[in-house]
Amino acid sequence: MVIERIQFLKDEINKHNYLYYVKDDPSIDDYTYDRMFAELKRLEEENPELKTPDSPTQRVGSISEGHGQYHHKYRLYSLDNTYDEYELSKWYERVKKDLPEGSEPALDCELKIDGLAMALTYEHGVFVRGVTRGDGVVGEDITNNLKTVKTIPLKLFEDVSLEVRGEIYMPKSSFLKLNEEFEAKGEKKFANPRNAAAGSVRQLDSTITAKRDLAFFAYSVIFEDAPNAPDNQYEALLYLKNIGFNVNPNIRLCKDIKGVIAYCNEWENKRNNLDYATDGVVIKVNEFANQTTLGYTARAPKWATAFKFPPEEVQTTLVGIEQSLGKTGAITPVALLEPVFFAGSTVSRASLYNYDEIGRLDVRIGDTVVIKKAAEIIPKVVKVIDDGHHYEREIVTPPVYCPSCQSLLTSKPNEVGLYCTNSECKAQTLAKLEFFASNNGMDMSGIGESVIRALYNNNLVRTIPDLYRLEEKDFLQLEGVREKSAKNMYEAIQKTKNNPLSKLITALSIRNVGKETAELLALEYGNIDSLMNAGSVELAEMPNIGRIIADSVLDYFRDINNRLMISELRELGVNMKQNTAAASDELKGKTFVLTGTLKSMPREKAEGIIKSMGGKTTSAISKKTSYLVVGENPGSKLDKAQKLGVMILTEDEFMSMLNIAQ
Ligand code: 0OX
Repeated sequence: MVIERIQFLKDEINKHNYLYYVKDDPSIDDYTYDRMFAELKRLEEENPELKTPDSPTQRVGSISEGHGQYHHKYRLYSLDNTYDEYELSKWYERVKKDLPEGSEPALDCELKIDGLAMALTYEHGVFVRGVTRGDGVVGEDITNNLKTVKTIPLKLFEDVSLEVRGEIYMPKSSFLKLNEEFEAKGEKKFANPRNAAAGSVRQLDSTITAKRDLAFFAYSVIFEDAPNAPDNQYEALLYLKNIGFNVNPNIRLCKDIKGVIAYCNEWENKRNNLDYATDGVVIKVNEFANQTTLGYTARAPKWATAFKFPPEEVQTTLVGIEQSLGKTGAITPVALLEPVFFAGSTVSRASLYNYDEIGRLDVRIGDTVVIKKAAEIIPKVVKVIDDGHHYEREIVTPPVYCPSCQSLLTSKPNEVGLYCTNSECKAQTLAKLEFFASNNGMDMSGIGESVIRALYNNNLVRTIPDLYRLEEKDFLQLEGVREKSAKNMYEAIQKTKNNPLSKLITALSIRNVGKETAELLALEYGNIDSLMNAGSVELAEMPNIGRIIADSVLDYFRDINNRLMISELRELGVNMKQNTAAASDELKGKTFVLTGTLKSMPREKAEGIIKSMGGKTTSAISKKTSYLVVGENPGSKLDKAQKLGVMILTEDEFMSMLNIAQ
């Protein structure tokens, strides 16, 4: 019977995938495997009704329109972290204090994989959904892409229902190979394996994901229907391995914190020999019963912590200093380095911040310097190594003229930075326009650095309002642009006219005003006119604003050119209000309870925003509550919400939810 043969082939191929990818112990040769795979593919093509989502043939991928958002059934918490042994011991003391007297709970140690967290749902042993972590509450449904990852089982060896969390990563060797291929093709390279994994797993075309070498380590599980579920983390990991998951082989159960510290020290060096990036050790109280007793803070479990490996340092030569001109006219010195490979990527530039820093370090061109990088952070120069010739080299002095327009640079009272104040300076104008169009600014998709440069060089755009004056035909003047992309670019710009005020404020490049500050200002003032006319005292007294930001905002709107630009944007139809119509029912059907003190706004204001977006607020927690928003010093509502399984949001998560909805 065909149906039985198909089932046999599916089970065999799944088993051999597991032996090959997870156990690293293949039991058949490639030829036999390929033949079985080809037979299964043929039988499924001849009998399409027998093709199921858990078939190994479904790992090839397809094209999707976009990834849908998915509300996690169980929230994904963050992890608290420490950088030293003393902090680690203090964490263990706190754990012991919260458990019955005399407890010496065992601790499970796992390497902290530097990848992307995913939540995978299995129903009756079949992989049904894979979602990115997102903000822990809402993530992206990327099931089809994850199906192409060989170490994610499509069918488990047991008929169980559970949610598994773990990390998607790209092996270091595969990352290097991929970058070599990109370099050969003249494409932009990934900065590190983590970015390469992120760029690969979030592709709309999962046939591309299928071509990238991605892998998955499972590290935690929530059992829904699993009769033989273990009662502790270490055994849960062994269980996950037995039902088909790839589990990191370097886990260790320690009887106390001494063992944990030994594990951390051991892996601080050994990790460099692994073919995947790790940035620390995750330590978990082993018994699930103890985990339940310890519970969670609003952000992270109290039963787990991460020991972060110290940032790596490396020596190289400073070959030059470049003056980089930013969107606010600020000049930043950037160190140009002899390229070195460290902390997962090749580094040829590092931050020098400002000329005070250069003076403090006394760094000179030709010096041997130490650079340091913590995960994700741009490398910085931390010190100079005296090679015997340092004092023979010339002292670096701050520039006097703008490297782009040659106008005299100025400095501001009580500030170390140097500024170009020429409003027609090309480099500054380009930086402003680029930021305005970027996804952190107004988010004009397709209008990147090269398009902005081309528009400027063709005399099509000189100011921000000019972007909104562009017509479809203008884009056709740019080299290589055809009708279709001209239309897309035109529409991408027009669409941003409906952005909420907060995005516009961010996009303007007001000094000291980033995304979060812009949101606070937009929520407080509601429209641009009220903000432009805001008084100095009221601005400075806003929570999280203060004198420096208030002065930057006042300076910006005191400048008549900026006021004129705002009125031009208004005439061109750019929205100047915070609550756009689309925002109004985004929270429909959701009930919020707030507890503790919010740092960004008074509670009444938060309640007003929830209401304005169609949501409800109540004072008491019940099963019907959708979210508890937790500020500083929360009351007993937090415990109650945790008992009832109500989704808990930190203030940051709440703010980002408002953004999603706006
Ligand atoms: C990792 C990793 C991350 C479960 C509860 C808090 C953190 N990156 O390798 N997270 C966790 O555990 C979660 N374990 C890990 N091994």
